[in-house]
Amino acid sequence: MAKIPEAAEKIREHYGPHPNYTPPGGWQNEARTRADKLVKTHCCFCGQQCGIQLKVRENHVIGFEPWEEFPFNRGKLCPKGVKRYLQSDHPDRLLDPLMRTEEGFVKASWEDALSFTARRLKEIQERYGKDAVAVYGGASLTTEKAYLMGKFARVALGTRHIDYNGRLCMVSAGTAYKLAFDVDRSPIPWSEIPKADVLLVVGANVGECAPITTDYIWRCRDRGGKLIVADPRMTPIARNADLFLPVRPGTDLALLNGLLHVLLRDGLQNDAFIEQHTTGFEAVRDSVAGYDPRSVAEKTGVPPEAIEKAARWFAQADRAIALHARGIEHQSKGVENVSAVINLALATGHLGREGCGTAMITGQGNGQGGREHGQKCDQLPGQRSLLDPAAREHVARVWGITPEELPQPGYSAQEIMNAIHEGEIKALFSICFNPAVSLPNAEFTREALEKLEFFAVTDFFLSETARYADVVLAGSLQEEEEGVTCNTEGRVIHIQQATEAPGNARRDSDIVCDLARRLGKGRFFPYTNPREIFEELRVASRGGHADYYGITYEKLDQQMGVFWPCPSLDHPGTPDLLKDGVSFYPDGKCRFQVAAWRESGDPVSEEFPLYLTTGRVVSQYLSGTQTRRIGGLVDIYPEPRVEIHPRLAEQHGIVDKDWVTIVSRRAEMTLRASVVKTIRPDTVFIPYHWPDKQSANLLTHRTLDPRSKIPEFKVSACRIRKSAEAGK
Ligand SMILES: Nc1nc2c(c(=O)[nH]1)N[C@H]1C(S)=C(S)[C@@H](COP(=O)(O)OP(=O)(O)OC[C@H]3O[C@@H](n4cnc5c(=O)[nH]c(N)nc54)[C@H](O)[C@@H]3O)O[C@H]1N2
Ligand SMILES: Nc1nc2c(c(=O)[nH]1)N[C@H]1C(S)=C(S)[C@@H](COP(=O)(O)OP(=O)(O)OC[C@H]3O[C@@H](n4cnc5c(=O)[nH]c(N)nc54)[C@H](O)[C@@H]3O)O[C@H]1N2
Ligand code: SF4
Ligand SMILES: [Mo]
Repeated sequence: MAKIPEAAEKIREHYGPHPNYTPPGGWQNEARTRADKLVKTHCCFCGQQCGIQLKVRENHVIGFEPWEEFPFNRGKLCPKGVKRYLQSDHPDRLLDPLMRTEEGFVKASWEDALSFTARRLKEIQERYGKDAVAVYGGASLTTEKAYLMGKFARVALGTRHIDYNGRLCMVSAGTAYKLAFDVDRSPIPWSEIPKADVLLVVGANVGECAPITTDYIWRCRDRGGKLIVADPRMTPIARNADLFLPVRPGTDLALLNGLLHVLLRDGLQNDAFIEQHTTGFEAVRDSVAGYDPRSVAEKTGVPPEAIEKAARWFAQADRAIALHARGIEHQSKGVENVSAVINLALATGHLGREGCGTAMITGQGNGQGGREHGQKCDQLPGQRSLLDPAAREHVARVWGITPEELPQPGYSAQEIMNAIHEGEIKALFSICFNPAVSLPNAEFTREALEKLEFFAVTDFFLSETARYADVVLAGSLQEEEEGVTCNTEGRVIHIQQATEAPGNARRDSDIVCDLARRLGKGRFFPYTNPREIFEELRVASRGGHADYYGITYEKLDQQMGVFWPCPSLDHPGTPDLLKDGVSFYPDGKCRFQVAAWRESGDPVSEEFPLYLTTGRVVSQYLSGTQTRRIGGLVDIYPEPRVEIHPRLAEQHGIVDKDWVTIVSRRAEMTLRASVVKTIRPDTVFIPYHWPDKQSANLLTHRTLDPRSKIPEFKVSACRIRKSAEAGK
């Protein structure tokens, strides 16, 4: 059947035209007097996972109170955390499964929706083979659900192809940490940040994207700590930095190697640490010989004096921490970029001691937990490799199948979309992922989604991707199902159920287990609640690096979270992952990695002379399905604008709020200009939270990092011109 996204509009008849819902004024005040319980849980949005108390009355979340005892955020919240409760009763909530008909979507019974889904998946697998069906999971799901999706794909469907939206997010960092330390987690709890003397922040808009981390950074500065920030844009945190490195997009590797070059040239390395705790130093030392400050300055746009100063500050500090996020990871050399950050910490011995280390700032709410227990294409629970015979044996035993029945590794998220476009994959079961907005080269994604012979989506709102589905399964918000997540520090925390899913919507895990039953695999999915899934996960992860065996829901409540690994019930957890500089490799050593600079996948040229980079604003979250529906957040930043430096604007006769057409090698789009001095003059920036004609991903390209398979969202080539009106 033709996939006509517009047909989905008909569904609004059922739910009313409320895209930017704000409840009648005073709802919150009224709520203060009417709540009948407070539920201590966590924010559903970013990887900070702030503690929050939800106010509940008669199965509705009607407001919130700060949770001041929770140690990570001590009651503080950002604008998104404050408004999240408005999703619960949102008029756009999907209250029934939907099935596509010639006239668009119609409400369906669960019986019809699930038996049709099971039948279509079976038919397609019988006709084209098991691997013709792929599964997409998500890192906003609780860890129980993420675990369930890995098992569902491999046991209920028997397909190789499952991956998740964290492939667009944390995988470059994860791959680099695995290479260096054989474990994928931030090595330090955030309580170390204030203890550092120097903080190096690379490619992270901390103020807008990890707002609570700002508080830790300010505490460091209150103690006299120095802040160095590298970013093509002078972000809120960069404006307060002691040293700002305005790096040209995609050239971080040259900059980071340049810092290492300078500190080695000046003999500021920590020879004892290198000798005792690392391997591979000589090769890295030789590889940075050519990165002298002058040539690095030419490539990166960062003045040579600033490079010298940053290297000296970082190396000579007693204690230093390097924080990084997607600015360096969303590149076709994302893994190398992170390796270069780690190399700096290893060379200076800033690791495994108080106030020292490197840390990735996790993106999605469960960006950490969601990548530990098997929804990645190459992974089994406990951060085990699907290629490791002992791991296959262990997990197969827990799941009640033979190791031979476990599929081999499959495609990563973008590769799945490529295979759909090629016609190799015919059907997709997707939960908690909105690829129509979030994958690069949006037109390509649209073409692929239109080719699917069968497509089922599980979501609580009708996302832009769901418009292409044959069946939409009405799932649950975070507060409608108990479970755990793991925050940016590696702290596993307890998500409490506050309400039941409304109407005929169901808990995500019930939907997936019910479908497994209809696929004839019910005996492998006997769970009646998330606690039973968690109990199995504990055993499945036992002995892996991400060992959850010693974690229970009760312990999480008592200790306000437990850091993994936690191998036994009497184990307190592991906040300092690399204590004393000891890695997870059998020899305990950390591995230097050679990381040489190379050109991005979409280089600037005469025709496309500007760098386009994309990212976020504080009030919107990811593909925007959730936050674009919340009035109050929408008002802060109502539509995407393109940031342009005044000098560049002047060259094109553009003033603030003019329409500007941005042209890349794939597409063009027209947005209003935001003329700001806080961006490099050779770079433009577009936040990506909007769909269709406002989607930054119309312009981006599908080049992947060869190892992590992350798309290069941060570096594309473009040109701009002044435009008369929208859409021209
Ligand atoms: N408000 C808000 N907060 C969020 C999210 C959200 O959508 N909205 N999403 C969450 C998620 S999933 C994630 S992954 C994180 C992302 O958090 P961040 O990675 O901090 O956010 P981004 O805006 O993607 O990019 C970070 C910075 O990278 C810079 N940058 C661009 N290109 C380059 C480059 O080549 N080199 C360097 N050094 N910097 C570059 C951008 O200017 C930007 O300031 O935020 C999380 N928190
Ligand atoms: N150009 C550009 N593109 C980017 C980025 C960028 O910086 N620039 N950043 C990338 C990054 S870092 C990320 S993380 C991705 C994110 O991209 P996506 O993962 O596609 O974005 P989300 O908005 O989280 O989409 C998740 C969908 O799942 C639904 N959902 C959320 N929680 C749940 C749940 O518990 N259950 C169910 N059933 N559904 C749920 C939401 O309603 C939403 O429709 O985007 C990437 N795309
Ligand atoms: S910082 Fe992240 S977790 Fe905390 S309130 Fe904001 S969005 Fe939620
Ligand atoms: Mo992300």
